[in-house]
Amino acid sequence: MKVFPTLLVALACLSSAWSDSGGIVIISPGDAEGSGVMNNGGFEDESSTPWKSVGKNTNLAITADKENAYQGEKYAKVQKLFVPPYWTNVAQPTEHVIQANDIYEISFYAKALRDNSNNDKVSWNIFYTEDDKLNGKPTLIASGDSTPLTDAYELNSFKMNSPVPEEAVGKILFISIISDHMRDHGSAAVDNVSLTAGKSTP
Ligand SMILES: [Ca+2]
Repeated sequence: MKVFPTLLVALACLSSAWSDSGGIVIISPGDAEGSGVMNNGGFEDESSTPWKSVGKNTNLAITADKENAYQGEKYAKVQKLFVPPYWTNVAQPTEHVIQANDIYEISFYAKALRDNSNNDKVSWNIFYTEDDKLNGKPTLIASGDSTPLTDAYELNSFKMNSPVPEEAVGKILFISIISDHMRDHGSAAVDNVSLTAGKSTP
């Protein structure tokens, strides 16, 4: 039955692609101008987007506004408001099943959308949940904040220092980009999200 582990790997990698560095591409904005980009990292393809709304507002935070998009016509508006539409965050259950020794790299572009949002930070989480559902009890694998926002888009990149914990293996990988560490009435634009999985070297 030597074929069995190979089959498992093949299933886990279904819908994924290999990055230039040999890792698995989980989310990519691609050219961000059209459909077919991996898990809609550029927020352009709303008809098949895997992005969900999390938090108080149930409206998806994807905004069509070419002037404020980093690339293409759309971006995620991540906000912390105490009046409707309240705070808006985005998250997605990815198509990646967590593998032993996975090390994740995340990057995205972010900027402030209002003058009073300068120096705010956008936060990101990489996690899994008890039942593999978005609203299930989460366990964090990695998290962080962007650099302080300015009026111009800046690239934020992070790479995990150590591989995923053993108890995470076999679970669905989730990502969220949220406004928890923004001040009241903060509003940010996030575009061109990228998430890849590499392997730790022993
Ligand atoms: Ca875009």
